[in-house]
Amino acid sequence: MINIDNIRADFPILNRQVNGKPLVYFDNAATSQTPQQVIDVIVDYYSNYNANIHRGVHTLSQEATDLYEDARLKIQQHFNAKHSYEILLTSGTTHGINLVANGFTSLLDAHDEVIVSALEHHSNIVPWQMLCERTGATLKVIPMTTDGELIMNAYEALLSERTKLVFVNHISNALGTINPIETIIQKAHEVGAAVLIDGAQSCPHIKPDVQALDVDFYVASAHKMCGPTGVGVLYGKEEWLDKLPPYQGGGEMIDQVSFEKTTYAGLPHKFEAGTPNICGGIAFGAAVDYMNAIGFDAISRYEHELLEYATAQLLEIEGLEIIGPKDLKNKTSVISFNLKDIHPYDVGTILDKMGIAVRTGHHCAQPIMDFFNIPGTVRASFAFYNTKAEIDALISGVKKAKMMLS
Ligand code: 7TS
Repeated sequence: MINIDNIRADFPILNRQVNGKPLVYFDNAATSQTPQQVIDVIVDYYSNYNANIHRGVHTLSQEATDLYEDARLKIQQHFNAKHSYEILLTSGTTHGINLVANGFTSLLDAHDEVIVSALEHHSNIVPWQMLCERTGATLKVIPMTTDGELIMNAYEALLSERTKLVFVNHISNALGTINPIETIIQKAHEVGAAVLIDGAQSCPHIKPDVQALDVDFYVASAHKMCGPTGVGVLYGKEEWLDKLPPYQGGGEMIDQVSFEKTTYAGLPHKFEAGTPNICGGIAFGAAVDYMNAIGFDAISRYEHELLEYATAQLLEIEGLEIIGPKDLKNKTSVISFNLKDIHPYDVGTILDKMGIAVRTGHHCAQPIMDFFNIPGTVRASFAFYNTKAEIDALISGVKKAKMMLS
């Protein structure tokens, strides 16, 4: 059970006023807010432990290294990875995807095909297009229905012995669709293709089990799950991480360096060149602890209640259309909507005047907007620290925007 008063007390920013009104933060799919427990870890790190890691004999460096590696273990446990060295700490989802896309350059050729879905964020499209340009491989796209759900028959028809990689997000950032990744992974493996799942939008709501999924790569960003910006995770199966070459060269990722030849460090350091976001990694571990203490079952159950409550009320507003799955079982707490003949940006601007933060536009998913032939949507995305009273404020804000703009 969510104790909403206790939870809200953990988030100092929720006491803010915006434009003279209490902040209603419904842009959680862009970035989540940070609880005091995580802020305290950041302050404690810079107050007491700040040093470079993996290299110093001195006490501070050893303590900082222990904290950083302890965070990796927490993240390993959270994702249920078999080995801690399969957990690479990155700067975020985008970094993780680019690392894998770059690594596959020498493993693909013009005969090969890679598959993405019609529901992807640009960061799960562009790096694969760049990979295809480098290798001559062909990019195929799993189409979707007008409800924003992937057409699985079409996916199966795309798969062949040419398919080398499949990239799909677990949950769409633009529409909230939960994709059937278990089936997607299983079918890809039947033709010998590797699968990368973009978990940027699922990890705030769901605890993924990478071993049960049997997924090859899974990426996420800390800043969408109560952690800081500039840090994230790439889980990779050991056999794949061994096959891929390093992404960046530099300090930390080497075994021996001479001008004739350099040999690389083992996992995970082979992929972690340079000084990482040490404090960010430690705070990511604290964020994972914080969310697990609340519990992902309780989080997703509560968020689903918010989704049902908001959907029912929004649909009562005449001329309002929700884009995405009609069946709320296939959806997380993201609502993308439009008011007939009104530009989403105008709605967002009026909501901001009322202290309500939503995102408007294409949400870095232009192909989705093109598919629906719309310039963008208004997106309200809820987290476990939001309330029904805040949704009431959104509903009256949308009604007011409609009145002012029609
Ligand atoms: N993949 C998905 C599904 C995302 O939603 C995002 C960010 C990314 C990748 C990129 O994550 P980053 O942490 O590397 O930037 N999505 C959003 C959004 O929906 N609004 O702002 C950022």
